Amino acid sequence: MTTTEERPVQAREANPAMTSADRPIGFGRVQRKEDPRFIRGKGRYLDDIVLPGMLYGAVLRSPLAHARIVSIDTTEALAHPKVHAVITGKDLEGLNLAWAPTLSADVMAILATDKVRFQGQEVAFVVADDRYSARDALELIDVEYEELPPVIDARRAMDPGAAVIRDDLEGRTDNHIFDWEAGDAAATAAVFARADVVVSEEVVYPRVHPAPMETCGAVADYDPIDGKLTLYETTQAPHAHRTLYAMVAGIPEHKIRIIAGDIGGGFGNKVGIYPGYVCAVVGSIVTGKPVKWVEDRSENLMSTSFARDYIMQGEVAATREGKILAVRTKVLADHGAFNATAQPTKYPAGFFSIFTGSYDLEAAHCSVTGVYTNKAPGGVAYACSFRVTEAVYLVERMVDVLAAELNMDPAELRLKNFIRPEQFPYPNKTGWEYDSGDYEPTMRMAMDIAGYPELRREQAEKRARGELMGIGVSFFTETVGAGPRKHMDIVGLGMNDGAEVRVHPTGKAVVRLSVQTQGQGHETTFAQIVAEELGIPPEDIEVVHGDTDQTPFGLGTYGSRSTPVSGGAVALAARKVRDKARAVAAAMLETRPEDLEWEKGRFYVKGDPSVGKTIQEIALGTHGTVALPDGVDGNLDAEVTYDPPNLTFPFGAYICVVDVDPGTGKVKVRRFVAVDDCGTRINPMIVEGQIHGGLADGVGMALMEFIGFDEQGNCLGGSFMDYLIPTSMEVPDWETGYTVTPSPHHPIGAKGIGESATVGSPPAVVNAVVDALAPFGVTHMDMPCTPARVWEAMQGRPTPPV
Ligand code: MCN
Ligand code: CUM
Repeated sequence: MTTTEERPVQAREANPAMTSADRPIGFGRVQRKEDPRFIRGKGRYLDDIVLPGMLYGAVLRSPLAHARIVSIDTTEALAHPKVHAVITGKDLEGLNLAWAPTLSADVMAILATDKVRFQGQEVAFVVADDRYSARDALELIDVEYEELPPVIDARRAMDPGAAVIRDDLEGRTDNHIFDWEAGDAAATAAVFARADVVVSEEVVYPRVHPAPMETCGAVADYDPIDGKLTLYETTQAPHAHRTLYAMVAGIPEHKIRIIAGDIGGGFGNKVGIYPGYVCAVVGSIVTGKPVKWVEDRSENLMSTSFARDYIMQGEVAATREGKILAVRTKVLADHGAFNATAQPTKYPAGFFSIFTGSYDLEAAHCSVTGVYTNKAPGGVAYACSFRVTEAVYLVERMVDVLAAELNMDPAELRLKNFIRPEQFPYPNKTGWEYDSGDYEPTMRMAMDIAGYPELRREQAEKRARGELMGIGVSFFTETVGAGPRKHMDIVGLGMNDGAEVRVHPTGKAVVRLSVQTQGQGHETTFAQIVAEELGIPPEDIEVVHGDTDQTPFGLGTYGSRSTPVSGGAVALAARKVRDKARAVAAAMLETRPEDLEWEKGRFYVKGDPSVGKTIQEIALGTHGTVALPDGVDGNLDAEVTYDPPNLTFPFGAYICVVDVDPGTGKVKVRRFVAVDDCGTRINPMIVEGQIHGGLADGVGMALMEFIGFDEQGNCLGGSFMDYLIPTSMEVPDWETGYTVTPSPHHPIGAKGIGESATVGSPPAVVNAVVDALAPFGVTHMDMPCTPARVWEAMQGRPTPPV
């Protein structure tokens, strides 16, 4: 394995001082603060929480994809000796909770009253003494359904005569959700009309699932005496949840405390509010006891937020010489039964319009149509950067289709079309402003590590012998860090993040975050940011997060926004503390603040470095008896709510080498090279871990993972026997490198990294598979590239829809 340490930093650092090895960020491998508890089995996951007198809930789910509910009889279940309550949609109607707003301003059923709209939909909730009795009692509930024709294929959803799924919505006569477009259709058409070459392809990104290690769950503890609800939840966004509960349930915000402890992975699965959470709350209110609900693996796979399900008609216009002029696409987006995607309000297709990729284009246009189907709702989740996954997959697949048409090397074609460094900040043709980038060195580094020309020679030799070797290239630009309040909100909540830094009298510090880690290592990296800014060692800094009673408001962790938004907030809060420390140090040293010089952890008098005060001495002085200057109060604390001026645009170059077994169609990923640029890297080890995880995700989606349905709408991916996730056997040793192009607007120059590899790797793998199959005349195949589907492609047959 190539580690980053062995590779030279190619590039420009924001601040020359950052190259000094004593800096707490960017260098060395600061160990993760959270690992001692995890590796000793002392993590505190949701299911570890046990409260006195706690009861257990279980959800009855629909076996059918589309059916009218004729009746629900709970008599027998209620008679079960261990059952305390059975809740149905009718009961929730009385509380005005049968339906709840989604994060995309639709409504979804908490418990179905009129119809069930997907297999696995929540129909009733049983509260019992223990988990097993609750599950047993589910079998005693008698639901009479009247089956309706299901709408499963998104392509058929708008057919005249298709069953109307959302007849709950006033005046609804079809399954249309939205039309959305970006770019200039007329300008793009004009460029297409005069282009030498136009290629087109239908590119499908199938439905996949985040499948976090820990499934979703909640423990609700309502105290009827003081009216306070304490809700332990597997959530990536505790503050947003609290506000939404307050708005929907009518419990005032200050009477709701959301605690998100250790979370066994989120990957986007834990952004939204699930009916189980609400049912646990109602269960606690009606029984007067704490209620735990934890879903099982099948419930997680079948009913919680899926990802993708985009059918994309891609087109690229270019010159004969390989200059890409314009891109265009029409997308059909399958949102399932409720539009519950978590994304900024103005962007129903997320940030898909970054499908212009890393290329300098004359024009671009995309239009996206969202439709309802009888499938589980969701749509964005799974390390997606708000649909950037689909966008990058489309453009990177299409560039390879163009390369095949022009008979050009796909790496050379990309190099020829990159946005040049002097063009940044780069306004793309669909309204984004890429903050910074220098793509060619990143691409060249990937090609160097891979030994690209050598690989191509090896491939030519193998082809001559009938062996199937493929080399796939992808280059991605992401848009992460939602976001600037002038552009984005989620259901009306602005996407800024708060941070508070407190330095105690002894110089130890605490930093309180509005974001919530699910494994990304925030307890380590946010301490490193404060350490960098204040010169306090990272081990002396405690990171508090995941408890709405203890942390400032903010929208949570998704879209790789923690570093771009909260990271900025923390750095600025620490700088506020430093400014205050300067004033106090000046008082202590009987000089003027402007006569002081800062070095890591210490102010000293200009011209006389021996006279100074450390941050620890200043902390004690501030809290002590130093005569404080006017306007300075006796603490070393600061808080900031950060409104980022722009998103950040990390990028990377990936090269994948596969061997395909000509006898079985089985794909083996032999090598995978990833060179990422996320600007200033706070913790290189954590960054690399994020990349390794994302690459495994990407290989999984490209080769194995998908959620399919039969014609009745039965989910075919409801267990890990059917929904295959990669193990160590399916992934190679990753070969990574990096470049550093800081974000010019971020306080420490950092861009997000948490989703880059998941976004960038699927096209590299699929491009490699298609490249391997070139001798069969294959120029495209859809994911997942399972042996059966690869075999079909080798026979010249189109790959069947998943
Ligand atoms: N980091 C860094 N230097 C940078 C950028 C990031 O050291 N220039 C560090 C950060 O400080 C943080 C980690 O890398 O510790 C990821 O940071 P960031 O890119 O800001 O992403 P978030 O923290 O917002 O995490 C969200 C992102 C998303 S959206 C998904 S989905 C995903 C991902 O993180 N889910 C994950 N990675 C995951 N990793 C784990 N273990 N579990 C998940 O559920
Ligand atoms: Cu879209 S998966 Mo992450 O943003 O939580």
